[in-house]
Amino acid sequence: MATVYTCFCTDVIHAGHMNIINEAKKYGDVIVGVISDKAMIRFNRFSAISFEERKKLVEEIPEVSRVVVQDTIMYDKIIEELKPDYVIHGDNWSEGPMKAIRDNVEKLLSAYGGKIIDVPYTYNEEVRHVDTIMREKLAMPEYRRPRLRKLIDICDVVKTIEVHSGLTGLIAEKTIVENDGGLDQFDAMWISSLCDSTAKGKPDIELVDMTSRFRTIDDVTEVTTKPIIFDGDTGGLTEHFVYTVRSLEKMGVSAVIIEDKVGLKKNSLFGTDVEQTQDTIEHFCEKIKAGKKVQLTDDFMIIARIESLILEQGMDDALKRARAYVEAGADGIMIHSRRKEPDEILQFCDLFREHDTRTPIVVVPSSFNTVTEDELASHGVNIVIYANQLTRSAFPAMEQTAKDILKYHRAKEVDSRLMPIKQIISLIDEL
Ligand code: SPV
Ligand code: MG
Repeated sequence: MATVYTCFCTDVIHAGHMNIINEAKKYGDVIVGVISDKAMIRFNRFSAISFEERKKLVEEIPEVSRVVVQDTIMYDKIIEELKPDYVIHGDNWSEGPMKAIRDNVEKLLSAYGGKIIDVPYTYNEEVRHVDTIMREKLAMPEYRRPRLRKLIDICDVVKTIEVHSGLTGLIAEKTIVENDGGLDQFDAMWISSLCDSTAKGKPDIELVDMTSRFRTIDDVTEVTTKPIIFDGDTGGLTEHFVYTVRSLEKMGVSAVIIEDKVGLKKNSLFGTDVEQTQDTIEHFCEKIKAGKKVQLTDDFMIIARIESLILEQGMDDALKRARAYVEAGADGIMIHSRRKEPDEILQFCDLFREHDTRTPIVVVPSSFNTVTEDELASHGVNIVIYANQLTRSAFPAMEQTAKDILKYHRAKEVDSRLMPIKQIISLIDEL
């Protein structure tokens, strides 16, 4: 009997899946691969149910002879193992980022005479509805909030990109690339104080108030599903911070990062060029404890950001603070540096990991941008935040367009650099 393989990455079995199964059955025994969480988040969205639940859904389909686990996006391993006569898939993988997967399967099958069966993709009312429900569910606070902790567990590094509006949120949500023989996308979003302030034309000195920062979160959560890490600056007065924690938690934010500075906060990348005051360990620990005490869910994370290297207080001070903050209840630490080389960050991570293998470490490689995600992960880093690159790429592009329109007294000369209107419209989901 011939074997027919297909791979599912879904939380719901709908008419489209059943169409594939029924079609597959005509060719032979049907084997279905259920994609692992780790592979699923690289090219699709996060699952709203567990891997075991997804596997059970498929096991309950009578037409399926065997269920296996597919733990990579590309099919190399699974095809090597099963050597199926056919691989069947909806024809939606013939274009867009998924085409890379189809090309990979075609190459693997052609090595031994296997064949692809493309089934017309079912996108009827029911499928559209199921798809919408799955996406909307992930956007709900109670589904969005806990996913950062899950990502820390399953990812080598949680790749996080800055967002400050609905539009940048859509870029974080939808950008998928084919890379290194796989597909890739960002895992989470960072609501940066620098970029949120810059988008409003204001300095990054805690001038943009919390109500306005929350408005930005709202704009982002309206159109995205990925987890959010909020830049909470200093957290403000402890008496105010406790309210911020509750509000963020309610909005479905997964984590707040607060930095150990007091007084008029300036952006860390100024370093010692401007006057900045570091908080005392005791006072900052009290703030962390107060925040942890008021949060209502176990999901929410308070991450303590250490400014010792920025303020040139030395490695020992940074390590001492990290241990104290973890002791006070911090769910993670962020270590920052404005050096061009990553050496002091890597040294900190190595020394911290000698005594603490568990607490997540967050880094923001804006200045030390030569270091790769893999290298950071090998030193124990869990979350990498690309904190300002979207803003810094948009600003010069917009400025140049404005200059050229002034120069040529018309817009024709800039047009070839612009995204077609049709394309920008298609970015936005319609109900
Ligand atoms: C931000 O993005 O606002 C940050 C990171 O706090 S940094 O600008 O590097 O201080
Ligand atoms: Mg900031």
